[in-house]
Amino acid sequence: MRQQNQLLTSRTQVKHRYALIPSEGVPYSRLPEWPDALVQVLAGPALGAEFVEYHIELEAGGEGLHPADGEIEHFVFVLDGSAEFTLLPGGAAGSGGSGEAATAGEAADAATTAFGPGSYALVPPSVGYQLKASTTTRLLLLRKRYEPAPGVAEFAPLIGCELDVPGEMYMDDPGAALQTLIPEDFAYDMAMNIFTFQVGHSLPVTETHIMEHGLYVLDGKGVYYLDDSWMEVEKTDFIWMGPYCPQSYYATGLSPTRYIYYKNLNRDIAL
Ligand code: UGY
Ligand code: MN
Repeated sequence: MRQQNQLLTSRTQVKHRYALIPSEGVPYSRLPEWPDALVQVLAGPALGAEFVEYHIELEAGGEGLHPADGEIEHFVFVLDGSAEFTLLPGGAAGSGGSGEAATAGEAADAATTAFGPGSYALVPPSVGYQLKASTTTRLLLLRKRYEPAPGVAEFAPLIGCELDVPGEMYMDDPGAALQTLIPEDFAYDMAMNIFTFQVGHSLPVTETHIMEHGLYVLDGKGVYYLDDSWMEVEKTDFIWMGPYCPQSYYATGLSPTRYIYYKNLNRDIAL
């Protein structure tokens, strides 16, 4: 927050194909599902996104509960703090999990799991969940309408920790590593990845693709190319990239950049 004697400049950009949203400018909201939490809505349909992403702050004892609704899948990622995470199977509609696709994380059952920094869960529409903070905790929560595909069973709940997911060298650059938190499997209609760029390293191409991104900068700083402009970004910034937004990244500063991003994939394109 700026002092009264400082200028009110901002890096915020909200355009047709993208948005850069520094967290300082996003007011808090409350949600019935997270009654004790301070919630920042980072992305939603009003922005142009086909998903919802929240930044959620909980004090110790604060909790959230999402019963299964048969339509929406949820991805929860712990930024910092600690929490107890419990699956609530057998909610509303849905086929239930196949149990076969959960290989990178752990195929989860109804037990409570202790979550710490980097813990994550992908919960299918047919399963509910509850999260209770043990200490002050910050989370990202992404909600997306699950897209069933013919002959593909709904996935089983997936629980893991990014600390257990090795980074793979990205496109022959030893200074760029990609952690794939959700297995590459047709059961899943989304990816959630963490990119680490050493200072001076970049995405090797300017990408242009139909998939959307919801991106949260975990560490470091750099310059992001969005549509037709380079702009500075840093830790705690959120970026929405809509379909066909030209995009690239160059890490600057004194320490590596890490960012976590969502991507929709693995499904035919509706006509
Ligand atoms: O997977 C991706 O599309 C990723 N390389 N994009 C990005 O980091 N902006
Ligand atoms: Mn991309």
